Amino acid sequence: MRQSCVNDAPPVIPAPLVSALRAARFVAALTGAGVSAESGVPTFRDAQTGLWAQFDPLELATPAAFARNPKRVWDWYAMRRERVGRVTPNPAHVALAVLERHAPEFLLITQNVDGLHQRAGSRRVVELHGNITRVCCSRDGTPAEHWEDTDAAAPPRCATCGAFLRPDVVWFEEMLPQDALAAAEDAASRCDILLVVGTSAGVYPAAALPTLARRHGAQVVEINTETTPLSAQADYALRGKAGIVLPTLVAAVWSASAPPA
Ligand code: BJW
Repeated sequence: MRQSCVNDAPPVIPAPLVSALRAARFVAALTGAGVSAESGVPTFRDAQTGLWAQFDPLELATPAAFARNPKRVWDWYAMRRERVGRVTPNPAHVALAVLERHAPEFLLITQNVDGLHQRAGSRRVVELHGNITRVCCSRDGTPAEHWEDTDAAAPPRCATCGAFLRPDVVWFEEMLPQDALAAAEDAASRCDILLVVGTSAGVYPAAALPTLARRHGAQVVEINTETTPLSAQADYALRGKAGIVLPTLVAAVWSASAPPA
């Protein structure tokens, strides 16, 4: 049975984890939709509140869905883009930005497309699934800076070739951006600690990163309100909201140490 966290009290951070984080040369973090939930961005798979509870992913987040009904897909992403523009980063995003300034080496690998990590001040960010605020040509991926959404029956078109524009995100059955995946795999193979925050850890290839990290000797720390397929193999599973657990973790590790460079 999935175990739910109903308690918003800050967790006690295990002392060996505090020591390991203080000693770590390279900390990496893999984040998912749960990290933005407290900003008001819906997750995908949470029962009731997740997007997939309301919408069928096969009708919206695949190339075939876009080919069948481009306007429906375009409008769904336009609605989500507008919503992302109205929300702000939460304490989980901020804590990860603070962590980046303390760790000797740090990389934030995100599956999120909302850009909230960058808006919170994170600099070393790899986006595995693209970014919903960007739009590109559906034929060759050329970025589009400006577009006019005036046709009620079809998405706007690429100014160069006339193909439909699409959101610059990675749909099911599409390859992830090669450089982003390579950077994420490199970090997973070299980091001392991988924090896995707010992801159901079921979408590949991102879901393989914690296993890769463990295989190369890293400690894996899961932060999630629920248990996931990763929980059993994580070195630490901290149950709770990312916006509570992450600031507590960062304060426990670095509040008594020297200020960041
Ligand atoms: C909190 C919280 C709080 C809540 N605090 N926690 C069989 C085996 C292996 C692979 C496959 C397979 N069949 C198909 C595949 C491949 C497929 C895949 O993995 N499918 C799985 C479903 C099995 N993967 C792909 O297709 C990828 N491409 C690929 O593999 O290319 C090669 C290939 C080519 C051709 C054919 C097959 C393969 C591409 C994956 C792209 C994923 N895209 C999406 C949509 C992005 C655009 C958009 O935004 O619409 O990315 S799907 C969606 O899932 C989104 C997310 O980034 C991704 C992961 O979701 P995430 O972030 O984990 O969110 P949730 O909702 O699942 O979880 C939230 C978690 O937070 C929960 O655990 C909560 O408990 C927790 N939480 N509040 C802390 N406050």
